[in-house]
Amino acid sequence: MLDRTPAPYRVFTDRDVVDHLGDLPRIRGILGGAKGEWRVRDVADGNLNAVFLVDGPQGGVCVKQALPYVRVAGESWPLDVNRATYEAAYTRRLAPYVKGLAPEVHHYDPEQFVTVMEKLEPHIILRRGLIAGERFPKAPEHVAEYVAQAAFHTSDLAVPFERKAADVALFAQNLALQRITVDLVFTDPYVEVWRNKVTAPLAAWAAALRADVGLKSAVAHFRLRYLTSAQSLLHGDLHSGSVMATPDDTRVIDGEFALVGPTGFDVGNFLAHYVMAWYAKPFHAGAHGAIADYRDAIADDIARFWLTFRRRFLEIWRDEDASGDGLPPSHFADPAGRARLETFRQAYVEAIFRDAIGYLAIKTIRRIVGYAQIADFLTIGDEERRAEAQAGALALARALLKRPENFPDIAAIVDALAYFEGAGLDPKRAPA
Ligand code: SR1
Ligand code: MG
Repeated sequence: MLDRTPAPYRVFTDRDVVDHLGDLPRIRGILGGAKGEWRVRDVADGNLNAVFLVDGPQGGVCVKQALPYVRVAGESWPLDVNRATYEAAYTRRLAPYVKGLAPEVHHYDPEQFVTVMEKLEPHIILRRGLIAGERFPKAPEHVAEYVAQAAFHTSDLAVPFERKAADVALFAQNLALQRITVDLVFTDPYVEVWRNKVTAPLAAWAAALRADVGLKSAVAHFRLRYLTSAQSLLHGDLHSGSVMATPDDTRVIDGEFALVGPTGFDVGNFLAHYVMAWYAKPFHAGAHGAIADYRDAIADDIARFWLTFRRRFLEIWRDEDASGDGLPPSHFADPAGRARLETFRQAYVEAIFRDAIGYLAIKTIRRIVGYAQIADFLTIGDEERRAEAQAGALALARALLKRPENFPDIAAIVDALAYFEGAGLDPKRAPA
C-alpha cells in the first residue's frame, strides 16, 4: 500500500486529460480527429474519484482518475490513489467471466492512476434511473449473472488454493478502501462520530441503534465475516451507483473496493439498495398513482436478483470445471457422493443467503445514519418525510439482524417491505 502520492502524479485538469489521451494511439483512434476537436466534460458523480467524458469526431471514452483525497470531502480527507491499481487488477481478473457486463477497459496508467474505458451510452447510473421512476427490467438478472460468475470462478470451488491465495494476497493490500468499509459501514453507525449525518427527526432511531447490544452483536458477526471469510473476490461496493444501465444493457463499474471476502457481502449490498429505493419511492417529488405499480416492480427486481443469482451460481457450479481444492471431485464421484454434493451445493448457497440478509441490513443502516448517504433518500427535501421513509428501512434492517429466522427466503423479505413501512420515528413503537 502507498501511504503518500507518488512523485509524477498530478490531479488532471481538462487539458491534462486531452494531453494524456493524445499520447495513446488506441485512444486517438477511438476519438478521431485532432486533439483540439476533443470535448472534455467533468461528470464526477461518486464520492471518491474524478471522472471525465471525452468526445471526439468519431467516438468517446470515459476517463477516471483516483484523487488523493475523498472527492466529496476534499483534501482534509486524504485517500490512497493506489486504489485505482486494485480496481484495474479486479477488472482484469473478472474479465473472462463477465464479458458484456462491465465496461471495456482501454488503458490503465499506473503513474497517474488513470483508467480509460468505454464510454457507456445511453446508459445512466441505475440509482438515478430508479429515482426518476424508469424501469431497468434486465438489471437484476444481469447483475446476478455478474455476481454468480465472480463468486464461483474466484472461489475454492473453481480454482486451486494457490490461485486463490494470489488473489487474497493482492487484494488484501487494498487497505485504504477496506478501512473505509470497516469504519463507515461496520463501525460508525453504532457510535457517535463526526462523520455520521443524522437528521433531527431520526435521532431516536440512531440512538436506539447505538444502544442495542443484540443488534450490535449481529453486526459484529458480519463484520468479522467480512474480515475473515475469504470466500470469493468481491466488488466490495456493489450498490445501485456502481451499475450503469439501459432497459436492455447493464454494466457493473467501480471495482475499487475489491477484496476477497464473503460472497453474501456483494449480494446483500445490491439487495439493500433496491430495498431502500422501495422505501424512498412514495416520497419522491412527482410520485403519483402509478407508484404502487413501480414499487411492485422493484419488489420483483429484489426477488429476481436473488433467485437468478441462486439459479446461475448452482448451474455454473454443476456445469463448469469445479476442480478447486475446496471439494475434490474424486471424493464425490460415485452415486452417493454425487447426491451428497448436491446437498452440499444447496447448503453453500443457503449460507450465502444468510450472509446476504445480514449485509443487506448493515448496508441499509450505514446509508441512513452514516456518512455516505444516498440520493434515493437525500432527494426527499423535507427531513421529516425523509425520516419517515428511512424509518421503514431501518425497522426492516433491525428485524433482519435480530430475527433472521423470520426470513427463510427472499419472498419473506419482499413480504416484509410493506409490514415495516410506516414504522415511524419512535423505534420503541416500531414493529420488531
Ligand atoms: C468516503 S465515502 C465512501 C463511500 O463511498 C463509496 O461509494 C462507498 O460506498 C464508500 O463507503
Ligand atoms: Mg464507487
